[in-house]
Amino acid sequence: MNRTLYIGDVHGCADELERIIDAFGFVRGTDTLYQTGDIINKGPDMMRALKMVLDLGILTVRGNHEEHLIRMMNTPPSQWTEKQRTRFARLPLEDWNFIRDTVKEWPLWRDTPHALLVHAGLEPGKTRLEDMSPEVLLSVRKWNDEPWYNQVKWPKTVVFGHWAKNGFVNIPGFIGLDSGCCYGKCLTAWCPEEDKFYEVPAAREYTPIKDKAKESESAPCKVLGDNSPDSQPPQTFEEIKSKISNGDIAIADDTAEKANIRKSSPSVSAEWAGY
Ligand SMILES: [Mn+2]
Repeated sequence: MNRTLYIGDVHGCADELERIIDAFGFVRGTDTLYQTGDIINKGPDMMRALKMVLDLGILTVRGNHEEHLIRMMNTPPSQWTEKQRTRFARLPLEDWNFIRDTVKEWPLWRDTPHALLVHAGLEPGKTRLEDMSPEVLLSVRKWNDEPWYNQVKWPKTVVFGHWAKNGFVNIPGFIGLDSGCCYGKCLTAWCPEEDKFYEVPAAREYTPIKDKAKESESAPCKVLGDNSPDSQPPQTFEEIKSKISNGDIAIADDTAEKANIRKSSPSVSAEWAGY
């Protein structure tokens, strides 16, 4: 029987990726592997994880980490944040060029036989994927303070990742597979033909769960569009989101559509503003 496996966010956890594919009993040429995006960053070996994607023909989608890499490499290094510099220093330039050239081919979504596959989620209030904001598809978690999937109806099951803190989700019509492997939790996958979930524990905690407030220290708080009167960097992620939602911080190329996203999902704007 031909089988299908949808695998959650990998973030460089190549060992766990290999183990979950072994546990599934992948048969090359017969079975199909999909993955929710965010293959890169955070974990121990993103190059090996990426090479497995290519070698096994895993059909993946673009995650926010892949998108941010593409955008960053189109920006002069002088404009990079400290966090971006630290990340970039982990691999030689030729590896980054290879990663960028690979991930820029990945689509924002895949309409697959059993499910719609997307990295983060869908934009509430829209019926066509083409009309949804890429930022939302790549980064949404909450929309008007509610999980996005409580506000979307879709004709087939939506498989998504990106929300490690929320963890594994299995409710009618929605399957969330980011169970925080790089944070020492586990990698999760779904086989629709068997109606079964596979799970492998992370060998260890590869990345500490970060406090967004600490991350914000190196964020570009004084970029064009920062309208806060004192220009003091926000101290907590909640504060960042609240400043964005009430307009104290607006992204430089703001549009009516982006203002709507900012209002409905400050966390999307926070991520895209570099926080
Ligand atoms: Mn993500």
